[in-house]
Amino acid sequence: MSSVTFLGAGAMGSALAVAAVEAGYRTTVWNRTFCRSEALQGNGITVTRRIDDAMADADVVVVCLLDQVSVRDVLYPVAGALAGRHVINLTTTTPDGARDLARRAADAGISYLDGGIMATPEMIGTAESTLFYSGARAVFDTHRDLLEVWGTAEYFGTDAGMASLYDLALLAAMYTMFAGFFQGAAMLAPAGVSATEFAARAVPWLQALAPAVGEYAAVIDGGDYGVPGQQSLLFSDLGDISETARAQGVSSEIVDTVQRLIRRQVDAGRGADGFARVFESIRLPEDAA
Ligand code: FVH
Repeated sequence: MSSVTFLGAGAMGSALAVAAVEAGYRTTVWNRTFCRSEALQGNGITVTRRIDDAMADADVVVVCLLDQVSVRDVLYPVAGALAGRHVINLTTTTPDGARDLARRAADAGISYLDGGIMATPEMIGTAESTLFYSGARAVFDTHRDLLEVWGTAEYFGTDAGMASLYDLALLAAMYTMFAGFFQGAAMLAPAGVSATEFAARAVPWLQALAPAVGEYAAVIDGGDYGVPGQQSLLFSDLGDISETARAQGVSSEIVDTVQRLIRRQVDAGRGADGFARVFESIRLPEDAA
């Protein structure tokens, strides 16, 4: 088994390290605040106070820190020691941030793989966990067994920014979906309906509608928003929802945003097209139209 060093013993870094040692990898952890990594010693993990000691024998260095700034703070001073090594960065960064790190890594002679974790720490190592990767193919291929310890490993090509782009696109879908739930819960709250009561209806409703995502995707990729059988944009007017939100004394901002995206297409004479055409309002923002 190869030797893996983790830089970062936060909630996620610790979960990744524990999964690695349980799978039989020789595992070393360094963390800025030593007491946090020290807690991992009982799991059979080697912890070091000095970052150089942590990296000395590593076949691969896994970085899981807070953000782009912390990655720079930690990696730049040790770039020389990382030359010729494999580095996998699982810190959430923007795609451009990942590309910047990949460029700097290449300049320093480091093989760099960027990653996005589609899981919480508790999910690491379970069937529900997926991690996205992009960047150096050789790093992905060499350490594939380790990557599969944490969850399904998907590779999105040599552009180091792609894993992050997929990660953030899925988070965009997640946050707006949850915000939609909060909107409905807020509308019902003044009527004495608890969020829990609403969730009991919202969960099966959203689950039943989830397959529509694939149908919308087919329309978007096909490029023909006039395919018969779709709910039209004119039919998709959200005025009643917005009015009801305000009548309930709650914000209608989320609904109004979607309504604006619909209206842009209707005003452009596309009202008979299907709801999926909202994609075009997002793809081409108003200031770029
Ligand atoms: N936790 C989650 O559910 C999400 C799931 C999806 C992916 N994210 C990303 O994973 C990265 C790490 O997240 P985390 O949960 O481990 O975060 P924390 O528990 O807050 O640990 C942060 C670690 O970063 C270290 N750190 C922060 N700033 C610096 C710095 N300037 N220099 C060196 N280290 C730094 C911190 O060290 P310390 O405060 O203990 O000394 C922790 O080790 C993250 O990108 C998520 O977006 C997790």
